[in-house]
Amino acid sequence: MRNKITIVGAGFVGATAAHWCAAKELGDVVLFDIVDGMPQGKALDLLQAGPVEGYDLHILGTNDYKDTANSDIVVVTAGLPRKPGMTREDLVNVNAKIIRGVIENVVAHSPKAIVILVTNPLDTMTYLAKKVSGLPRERIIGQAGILDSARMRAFISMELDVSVENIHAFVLGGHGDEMVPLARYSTVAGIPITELLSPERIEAIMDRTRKGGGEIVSLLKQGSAFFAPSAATMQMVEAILKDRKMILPCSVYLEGEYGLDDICFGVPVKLGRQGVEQIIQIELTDDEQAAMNKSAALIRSSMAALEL
Ligand code: TXD
Repeated sequence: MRNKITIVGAGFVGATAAHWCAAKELGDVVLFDIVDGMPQGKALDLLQAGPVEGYDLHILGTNDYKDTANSDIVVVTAGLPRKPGMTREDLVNVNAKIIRGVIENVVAHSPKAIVILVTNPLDTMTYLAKKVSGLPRERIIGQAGILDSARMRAFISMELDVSVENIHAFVLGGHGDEMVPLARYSTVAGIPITELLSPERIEAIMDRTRKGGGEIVSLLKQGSAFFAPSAATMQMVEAILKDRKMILPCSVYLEGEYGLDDICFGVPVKLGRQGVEQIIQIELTDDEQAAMNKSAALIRSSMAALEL
């Protein structure tokens, strides 16, 4: 049996995710959007790259949820991106309406799917999706931490002129300007960056990481980042479908872990075929825990706008 991956929202992130998905032959792809013809056109175009690139998959574009039935994984990217000067939280009202409708349809057609949220404000939309869907927390997961950690890895690589492959970084907490890059757990070939860089340079890297999405929004002037966000999302899809048991930072519903309850928040988890197979609790210093609490407070302020 081939895996079936539905991507809801065929915009920049959704279409690019479909591209990674095809290139890695992760499974058959259904690209769904409400815009008439657009997902069909993009799907056909992607399908026609197959003979050149050497992938062999079914790729379907649609405006009908029936075509998404019985997906193994559904990636939700539907919703507005931010404009220059906006925070992710500014999107809460408009995107909450979209996510509510999307999730109801997704779950009705693919009750056994693992659902990955990408739409911003990410942690708040993951929380909304968890509540609307009634899915167990193992199967409703938000993507943010892999992207934020990848940005930090890229900045450390640029600073030290070392391959990104040697660099590991952990960014936890909410996907907002109060995200929590953890310098102590960020390493170059196993050596913590705290032993390689001055506190000032580390702070500059962490600051650029926190503002990494905004930096791209200001450069683009319309729309937001999509190559790295879609690549990060596909790493989750691959870890799940191939049952890789990868430890990755993802937004999940917490029930007391890290001292937080009834919130979706970025923490390290183990991803495998069942979805979130374990929530990893790492030791935090008082300062790091305080930063997590501050980040959670920002998410709770946008959660207050949800009518649940
Ligand atoms: O790391 C992360 N989580 C993120 C999140 C990184 C980058 C972007 N992030 C967020 O993803 C961004 O703030 C947005 O909320 C989403 C999607 O961003 P994208 O750049 O792909 O936006 P587009 O290009 O505008 O695409 C959104 C598509 C567009 O084609 C709409 O027609 C469609 O969503 N859309 C819908 N599809 C299905 N169903 C409904 N109701 C719907 N409404 C809009």
